[in-house]
Formats: sequence, structure tokens, C-alpha cells
Amino acid sequence: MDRTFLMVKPDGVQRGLIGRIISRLEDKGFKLTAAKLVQVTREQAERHYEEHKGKPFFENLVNFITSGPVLAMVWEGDDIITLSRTLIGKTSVTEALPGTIRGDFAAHTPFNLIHGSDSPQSADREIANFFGPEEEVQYDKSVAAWI
Ligand code: YYY
Ligand code: MG
Repeated sequence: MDRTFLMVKPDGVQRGLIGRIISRLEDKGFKLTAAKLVQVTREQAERHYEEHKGKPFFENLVNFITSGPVLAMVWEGDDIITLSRTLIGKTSVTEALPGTIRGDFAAHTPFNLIHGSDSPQSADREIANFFGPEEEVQYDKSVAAWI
């Protein structure tokens, strides 16, 4: 079972899209193992986006992600990193296809609603930036064999 860090960004929280975004992840059959509403600090945001440090959009991105609460989550599933990024859609709102979260709900970059880790290494690092090990809940879902 693979795990990933998914985060509803401040625009998703403000627009009341938490429920609909979570529904898509549940519909796909992924398993939620941790979730909390967080006001991200500047230091935490800079750690989260450390691979983008120095890029022209970095400052704007950190300002955006710290502008209101986010819903930080850990989800599990086979191949979840690739599968969740497919559900999320392309980074640029002009390229995100209908049927994806960004394609259906986002109209301006960087207001693209949700973050998803891009590799197992990123997932480990991003999860550790938001959660302690005791915050991840291990449990079985009885439908797992059918997904
Ligand atoms: O992983 P993902 O969120 O799809 O994109 P990244 O390339 O990691 O960029 C992180 C974040 O930065 C993106 O969601 C929007 C913003 N951004 C931007 O504002 N302008 C860009 N040219 C590239 C990314
Ligand atoms: Mg990324």
C-alpha cells in the first residue's frame, strides 16, 4: 500500500469545496488515514515547497498557501501517487482537463485547489512536515478487496 500527502489549499477551503474534493478521493477507493485543518506557517510553507525555492512564482505561492487554513491529509492506496495526481489534473488551470478536480473547479493558477505529492520521497517529507507518526490511523476497510 502506497501513501501520499494531499492538501485542500486555502481557495478550496474558502470556496466550500472540501466535501466535494474528499468525495472524489473516496469514490476512487482511496483510504483516508489522517486529516486536520491547519493554518500553515511561513516556515512550514517554505519547507513544503522547498523544491520551488528561487523560482519566480515561489513568493506568491508561499503567500497563497499561508493566506488561510488548509486541510492536510494522508491517504493510502496502491499507486496512489500517480492515481491521485491524475484525479487532481494538470498544474496549469488552462491545461487541466474537465473531469479532474482542477479542470472542473479551478480557473486561475496558483488557485488550483489541491496539492498532491509527486513521489514517495516527497510524500514522506511532506507528511512529516504536517503530521507526527501517532496522527496516522491504521485500520482496515472491508471493501478493500473490491477496489
Ligand atoms: O505539483 P503541482 O501542484 O501540480 O505543481 P508544482 O509544479 O509542484 O508547483 C506547485 C504550485 O506552484 C502549483 O500547484 C501552482 C504553483 N505554480 C505557479 O504558480 N506557477 C507556475 N509556473 C508553476 C507552479
Ligand atoms: Mg508539486
